[in-house]
Order: sequence, then structure tokens, then C-alpha cells
Amino acid sequence: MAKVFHAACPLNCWDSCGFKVTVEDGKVVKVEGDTEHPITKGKICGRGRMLEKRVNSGDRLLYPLKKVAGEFEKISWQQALDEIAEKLKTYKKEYGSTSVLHSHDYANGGLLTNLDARFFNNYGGVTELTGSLCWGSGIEAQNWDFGDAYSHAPGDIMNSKSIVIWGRNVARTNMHLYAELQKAKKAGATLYVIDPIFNATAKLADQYISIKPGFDGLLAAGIMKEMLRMGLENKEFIELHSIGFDDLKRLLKGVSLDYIQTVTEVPIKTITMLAEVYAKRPVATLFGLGMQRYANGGNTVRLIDALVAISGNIGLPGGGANYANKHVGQSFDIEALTMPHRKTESRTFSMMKQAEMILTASEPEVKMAIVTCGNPLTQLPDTNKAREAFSSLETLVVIDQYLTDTAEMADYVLPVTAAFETEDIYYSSMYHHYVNHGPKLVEPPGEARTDEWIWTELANRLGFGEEFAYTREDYIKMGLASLVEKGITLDVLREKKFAELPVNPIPWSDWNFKTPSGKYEFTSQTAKNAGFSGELTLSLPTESKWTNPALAENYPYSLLSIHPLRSNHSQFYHLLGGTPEVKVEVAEDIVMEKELEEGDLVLVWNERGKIEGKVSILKLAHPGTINIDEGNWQKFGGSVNQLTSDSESDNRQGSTLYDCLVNIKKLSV
Ligand SMILES: Nc1nc2c(c(=O)[nH]1)N[C@H]1C(S)=C(S)[C@@H](COP(=O)(O)OP(=O)(O)OC[C@H]3O[C@@H](n4cnc5c(=O)[nH]c(N)nc54)[C@H](O)[C@@H]3O)O[C@H]1N2
Ligand SMILES: Nc1nc2c(c(=O)[nH]1)N[C@H]1C(S)=C(S)[C@@H](COP(=O)(O)OP(=O)(O)OC[C@H]3O[C@@H](n4cnc5c(=O)[nH]c(N)nc54)[C@H](O)[C@@H]3O)O[C@H]1N2
Ligand code: SF4
Ligand SMILES: [Mo]
Repeated sequence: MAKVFHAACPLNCWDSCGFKVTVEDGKVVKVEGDTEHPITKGKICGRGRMLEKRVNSGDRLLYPLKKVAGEFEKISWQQALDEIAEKLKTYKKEYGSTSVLHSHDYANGGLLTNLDARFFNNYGGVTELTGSLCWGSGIEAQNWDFGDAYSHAPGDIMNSKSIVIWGRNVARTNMHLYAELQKAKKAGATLYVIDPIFNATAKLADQYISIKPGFDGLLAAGIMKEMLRMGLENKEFIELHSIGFDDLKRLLKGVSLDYIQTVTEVPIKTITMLAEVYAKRPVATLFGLGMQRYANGGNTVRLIDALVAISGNIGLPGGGANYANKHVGQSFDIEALTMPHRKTESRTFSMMKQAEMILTASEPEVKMAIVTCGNPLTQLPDTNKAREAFSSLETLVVIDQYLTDTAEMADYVLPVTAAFETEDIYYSSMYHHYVNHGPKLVEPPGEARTDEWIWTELANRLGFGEEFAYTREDYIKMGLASLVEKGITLDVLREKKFAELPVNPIPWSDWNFKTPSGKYEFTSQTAKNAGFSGELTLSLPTESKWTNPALAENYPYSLLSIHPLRSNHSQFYHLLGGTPEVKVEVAEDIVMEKELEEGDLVLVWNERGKIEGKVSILKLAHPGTINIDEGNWQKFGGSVNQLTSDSESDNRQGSTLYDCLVNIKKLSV
């Protein structure tokens, strides 16, 4: 008999949807939206619906595997855990615990994914990753400007006169915001979309502003310059609630609008128009993450923050510099789960540079890596370097649901549970501030086990089993400890399905910022303390004709690698049916110049690597732009990251995935 249960989407996504899941004969047969969820209201995307396929697929990993003479062999859990524990013991004894690297990303929004850190901290502290491929530059930028990265509650754009979607692919990556934009537009708000790609959200806009990739900071500078020229800045906010404005004024004096028009490829009249738009408060600015994946990414976000600040759009309903919503994750008691005080050794590598560091680190060398909730072989920049690094390790352990490109390289592959196979609570620090409950609805297939079970078994073998002598229920309660007084408990979540976290819907409404000065900081003390100048700059991407003309001569086109429509990163390509191909989306001017046609086989290359794919014409895209969606598997043509660079952004916390010049040519078939 079929029965319907509530559940939650575990995928790494803005929206964090509530689900209704139908279970029949012990199997998930359908995933739908929960109409009672206050934000996601019964609508979910294809990736959510496809979770049914993802959990039931015959390709799921069912048993632990060990590579012997280049081939995987099925082994028992007992053998896998004994051997891995033995290696962990030996490496710690011989080289110290930081000879082990924990490589991970954000694949699963469950609270208990934090137990990996509990394991590694109790083990003594391993080499950990800092920064983020995803949003690191922007988070650090907002830490410098505001002291943290907070967003307005989703419905708040109903209070906005204008909404600026700055580089967020809303219709594709954040579908519930798209519905809100439609509503706000109907209610009279004017919508602007700033993006090098004329995407589905741009189609909804009253005005689409096409920009050269990586130059948004300069555009924001131009808009501020025009605001100051016309006297449109909000003097009260600047005087009472900010520091460093004189530095910004000086910076803007030193640049001409002609220069800004030239480099951004946005006409001066559009810049002036946007200055007028920003002066008519409230204006909501909603950042995407694409524009900060450049060498100048942190400064770009800071300049847009500065524009939101000088126009007086901070702390008022309908306004905001909406980038991320860190308050959501901060609601939980993560330290109780992760026990950072148990570390006795520590070492950090930058997330972006992990491959480079595996290859070069000494004292100690990296002997072993354990990969959880991540697929670095497709998702890290510079795939060729990543392949060299991960294959150089003495021992690679990958914990996953599928034999991914990374798992293929492993010495041990451990099969883990997927959505609906274990209880957890789910949230995303990107958009709304609800936490959702996800019950265990079905048994995992084969011998797949939870990450938590794996850590417990290893901890028992390594002599710190007492720190893992808890049930999942106990751990969830640990993480919820600080919310009990607000009435949010596991029992309440089980019954009510979701709960609104105590997050301010209009951040910074008291203008008390979390910066050292307590004010909004155009020139950042936090940055100065970390050895940076702290001042805003007019920095450009690294790979551009302005910053590296010789490189641009050989590789004249900007390559973006945005998030795929039908997959969450690499997680769905193998489930889409047919054989996925590499689609090379090419702006019309390049199509003309290279005499390309829809469907032509092309080679895209630079000094880091190359990829082949079929041309798809990208109508109305900014001239000189190419896009290849991220996440594709080696067996389907390979990851676009063969072309991207592993550099760190200006504030060292982010990637430069989109700061990438390439060339393209037609291949004869
Ligand atoms: N070129 C380019 N590269 C990019 C990006 C881009 O835009 N362009 N985007 C970047 C961004 S924003 C991100 S967030 C990263 C994402 O990078 P990743 O998180 O590495 O990407 P996923 O493909 O989601 O891989 C996650 C893996 O975790 C596994 N997994 C899922 N749930 C669990 C679980 O509960 N336990 C364990 N142990 N494993 C689990 C999945 O099966 C999958 O293989 O990629 C980055 N890379
Ligand atoms: N379908 C789908 N949805 C997802 C994901 C997925 O893999 N698939 N991943 C989730 C995750 S982990 C993340 S981080 C989010 C990311 O969500 P988004 O930020 O919406 O997505 P991105 O693909 O990173 O890029 C967003 C937009 O940035 C634009 N862009 C690139 N460079 C620039 C620039 O220099 N200036 C401007 N103005 N725009 C630029 C791109 O053209 C694109 O439209 O999506 C989440 N949602
Ligand atoms: S992937 Fe995002 S939009 Fe799709 S169902 Fe999950 S949370 Fe919702
Ligand atoms: Mo991300």
C-alpha cells in the first residue's frame, strides 16, 4: 500500500524545499512538493523529483570496494573498516594526524553531515580545507563590510520599488525566488537583471543589462560615481553608520566614466539610469554567486555592497545586499557536534589549492585523503592537476553513493545512504530561514550505511568510541540545544515538519554592524588586521585583455561554467537518460567570427586543458562569452574544470572558476 510522508530536500541549493514522498513496498516511488511549506509551497524542481531515480538506481554503490591490482573488489565492512582504521593509526603514529586530508564539499544540507568533523577532531586533527569554491569571496567580502552575510526574508521584495538581480540565475538555481519576482513585478516593482547571459530570468526583467564577465565591481563604481555627481547619495547613512567613505570618494574621483564604459562594456547612459534607480528606495539587490568567482571577486562584492550602502538601502524593508543568509546555519549548535577542542594538531589548505598542496606539502606529506560529500575530480578547478594529486596519494578513501570520477580513483570506496534513508534536519544558509525535518522512510540498498555509522565504527577501532556512543536522535538534539528555548525541538520538527528559525527578516535594521567599529566599513579594519589594505579598489579579473593582453591574444573568449539546469553539480548527469554530451554555448559574435553552426563539434582549449563539445548558440549573450555547464562526468565528455584555474580570489577565500580565457575552433568530423 502506498503511503505519503513528509520529507526534505537534501541537495545543496538555495531553496531547501519541503517534500511529500510516496513510499510503496518499502521503496520511494514519488517525490513531490509539500504544499504546506511556507516558502516552497508545493513546487519543486526536476532535481528534487529525480531523487526518486537517484535513490532507486541500479548503479548505487551497494558494498565496500577495495582496489586490488587496479580493479575494484567487493570486500566486507569489517575488512574495509579494519584496514582503514589501521592506516589511520599508522599515518598518525609515523607522520602525525595532519598527514591525513579531509576533502569535502557541501553535497548534503543535513545537520549530521557535521559528524565528519567530530570524527577528524577526535582523531587528533587532520589537514582541513578553508575557503570555498562556491561563495567564499563574497562571504569574506560581506564579513569585511558588515561583519557577516545576512539576507532579507524571501517575501520582503514585495516592499521593493526596484529589484536588481545581479548575476543570479534565478529561474534555474533558485526557482522559488523566481515566483516571488513574478509576484513583485505584478505588484509594481521594476526588475533589472545584470548578467553576461540572457537567461530565463533576464527574459522576465524590465531591463536586461549585459556586462563583460568579471567587471561588475567597475559597474558598481560607475553607478556610485554618478550618484555622487547628482547628489543622490544617502548622507545620513554615510555620516551616522559608516566609516571610510572618504577613501571610497577618492577612489571614484580617480576613475572616469569613459574608462568604466570601455571595460564593463555597459553604456554610460545605463550607468546613469542605474544611479537613478538606486536613489529611489527601497531597492533590493540580490547577488548571485557567479560574479565573485573571479580573481577580483571579493572586491566586486564589496563595491556592490558599497553601492547598496551609499544609496541608503541597508536595514530597510525592501532593500538589502542579499548574498547569503549565514544566520540560518548560525542558529545551530555546530560546535557541540564537531568538538573542535579535541584537536591537538591542525593544518589548513585552501579549498582551491588542495590539489597543488597534496602534490607539494611537506612536514608532513599528505599520505591519505578521505573524501565525504564531494566529488573533487569533477568539481575542483584544474582537473588535470586534481587527477595527478589524488592519484599520487598512498591511500584514498571515498565515501559516496555512486562510483563518481573521484571514487573511480579510490583505494577504498564506502557506500553511503542517500535521501530518505536516514533521519536528519535540513537547512540552507543561502535563502530562507526555515529548517525542515527529513525522516527515515526506507532502508538503504545493499550494505550502504550512514556516514555517522561509518565514523562510529572507525572511532571504536581508533579508541575514541565514547564520543560516538550516541544515537542520531541524540546528535540532532545536540545541534538543536540552543533552539530549545525558542520552542524548536526534534519532537516539534517531527510533528510540524519545519520550523522558522529566529533569524531577523530585515538584517542590520538597527545599523549595529558586526565589524570592529560597529559601523558599515567602506575601508575594512578586519581586512587590515588580516594584512590587506582594507580599502576598496578598482581591480580587474586576472584573465582579461586589460590585465594580460598576451594571454587574451591567444585566448580571446571568456569561459563561464555555470550550474546545470537538470543536475545539482555532478549528481544527476548519469540519471538523465541517453548519453549526456558536452554542450558548448557560444555568443553570437563568436559564432559569426568562427563560422559556427548549431551542433558543430568544437574544441575549446587553453594552457590548462581542453574539452570537446557541440555548439549551442547563446542568443543575446554578452559578446565574447562561452559557457559550458559544470558537473559533467569523464565518461560523458568530461568536466569543464579541465580549463579552469585553481587560483584564489583577492581575499583568498574564494575560487576564480569563471576567470578563464579560452579559444575555440571547429573540428572537422
Ligand atoms: N567549473 C565550475 N566548477 C564548480 C562550480 C562552478 O560553477 N563551475 N561550482 C562550485 C560550487 S558552487 C560547488 S557548491 C561545488 C560542489 O561540489 P561537490 O559538492 O563536490 O559536487 P557534487 O556533484 O554535488 O558532489 C557531491 C558528491 O557527494 C555525494 N553525496 C551526496 N550526499 C552524500 C552524503 O550524505 N554523504 C556522502 N559521503 N556523500 C554524499 C554525491 O553522491 C556526490 O558524488 O562545485 C564547485 N565547482
Ligand atoms: N539547477 C541547479 N540549481 C542549483 C545548483 C545546481 O547545480 N543546479 N547548485 C546550487 C548551488 S551549490 C549554488 S552555489 C547556486 C548558484 O546559484 P547562481 O549564483 O544562480 O548560479 P551560478 O551558476 O553560479 O551563476 C549565476 C549567474 O552568474 C552569471 N555570471 C557569471 N559571471 C558573471 C559576472 O561576471 N557578472 C555577472 N553579473 N553575472 C555573472 C551567470 O551567467 C549566471 O547567470 O545554485 C544552487 N542551485
Ligand atoms: S534542488 Fe532545490 S529547488 Fe530542487 S527540490 Fe531540492 S531544494 Fe527544491
Ligand atoms: Mo555552491
